[in-house]
Amino acid sequence: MKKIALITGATAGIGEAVAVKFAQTGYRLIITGRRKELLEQVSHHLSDKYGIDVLPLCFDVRVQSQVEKYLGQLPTDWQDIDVLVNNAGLAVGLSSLQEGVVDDWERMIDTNIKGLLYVSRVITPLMIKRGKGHVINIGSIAGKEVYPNGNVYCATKHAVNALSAGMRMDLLPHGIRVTQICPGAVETEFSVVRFKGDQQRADDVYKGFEPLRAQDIAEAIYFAATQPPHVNINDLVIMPTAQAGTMVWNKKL
Ligand code: NDP
Ligand code: 8X3
Repeated sequence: MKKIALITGATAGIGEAVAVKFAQTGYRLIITGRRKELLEQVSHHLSDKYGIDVLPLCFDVRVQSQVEKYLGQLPTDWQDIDVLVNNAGLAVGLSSLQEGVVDDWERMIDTNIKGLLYVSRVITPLMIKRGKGHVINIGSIAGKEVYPNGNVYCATKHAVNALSAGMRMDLLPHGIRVTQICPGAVETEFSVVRFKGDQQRADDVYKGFEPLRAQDIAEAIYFAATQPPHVNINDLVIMPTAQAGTMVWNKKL
């Protein structure tokens, strides 16, 4: 029986790389995202290239009714989810709290915290029914530290840090593993989204050092997912060699 992985936010960046890694190793995949065309493209690519079954589900993790509509009524042969990767997330803006944009705050809180909760609330009961499963939450170094102007994004990732520890305790009696993966700077669409399409500003983030690639994080996620059943990787912090903290860099500009 082939294993099933559900990856939220698989239209780009880390989520897409995780989907490729799991596809290469024969998993059946449920992939999600809001951009329908991109989602279909990724889906076709994975099924054509790796010959696996893919179920693409286009919805917004911020909308509980959509999460329930798409994930709460999965076809029977897609319900035995072995691995849930709670990856969909974003930063929007980089400004002091006193000048913060309330809509940006809400987008981050609704996606990074509430979206992760809505998805987990629907999927973990399916895992409990089977007495097995693995939830992998994508946190961040921003969930371990804070940095100037990172206020609300850092708070959402601190929430993921707390929720990962809490979920691990709550799911413990059911034999379900919970892992948190906390990357430093990974070059994806992350900064373009944070700076609302300003490609120049986004490119500047990665100047003067070698950032992580989405594939680096996918490898770590796959490593965590493929440990023997008695092993749980609780927490992995993965940084570029040139970054020792959110504010500590070895940049050659
Ligand atoms: P990308 O912007 O490249 O990808 C983000 C993915 O999340 C996209 O597939 C996007 O899909 C999806 N997404 C965003 N909002 C929603 C939503 N409301 N509903 C459904 N899907 C959504 O960024 P990354 O790959 O870098 O980010 C992935 C995760 O990694 C995030 O949680 C981020 O916070 C975290 N992270 C990133 C780091 C980095 O430096 N890049 C470092 C540490 C953590 P779509 O737009 O189609 O909905
Ligand atoms: C993304 C890493 O340092 O830009 O989570 O917040 S950082």
